[in-house]
Amino acid sequence: AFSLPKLLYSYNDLEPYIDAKTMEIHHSKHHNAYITNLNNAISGTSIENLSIEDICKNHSENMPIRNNGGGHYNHSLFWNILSPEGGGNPNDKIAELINSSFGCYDNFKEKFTNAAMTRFGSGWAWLCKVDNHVEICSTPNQDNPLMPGICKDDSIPLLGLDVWEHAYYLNYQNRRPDYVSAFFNLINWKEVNNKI
Ligand code: MN3
Repeated sequence: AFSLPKLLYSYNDLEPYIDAKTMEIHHSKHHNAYITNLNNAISGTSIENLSIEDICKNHSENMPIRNNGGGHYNHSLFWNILSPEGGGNPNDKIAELINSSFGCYDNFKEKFTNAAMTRFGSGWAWLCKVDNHVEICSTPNQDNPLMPGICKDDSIPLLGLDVWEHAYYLNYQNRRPDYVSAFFNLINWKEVNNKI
């Protein structure tokens, strides 16, 4: 059965960009609920021992498994690409990919922000590696680029930004642009490079 992953930092470490109360509720309540519901949905079935990546890639036609499996995968990735020491310019492999795919980091930021802002309602903005370049997309609900038909086949999610209101409402209320802008101060580029 899946269990709630421990964060590599404390709930208050991402302040002022993401407040401690939001982090606590988001991790211990929202993420935990996806895991509980996912475990309930797969318990005793033929897929109960599969990896979360395999479940998202190959078993997302079942809606409870899609929503809660996506919820578990997406939040696990999200926590790991945030860091109190994050932000600044990308380096190493991800810098080369961003520059070759978007021209420069500022163009990437503009396009990623646009994907996060134009996702209507709840969902996620993503940066994925596809073949030898990177692409931006967004998904509704807890869908993600591992699921068939979302992005290009064999996309590898490198960055994901949760734009559900539960991710920012306590601190930012309706100001999604301010939350998206703050996110760039937290990106753990080292962890992103580890995924390439
Ligand atoms: Mn969330």
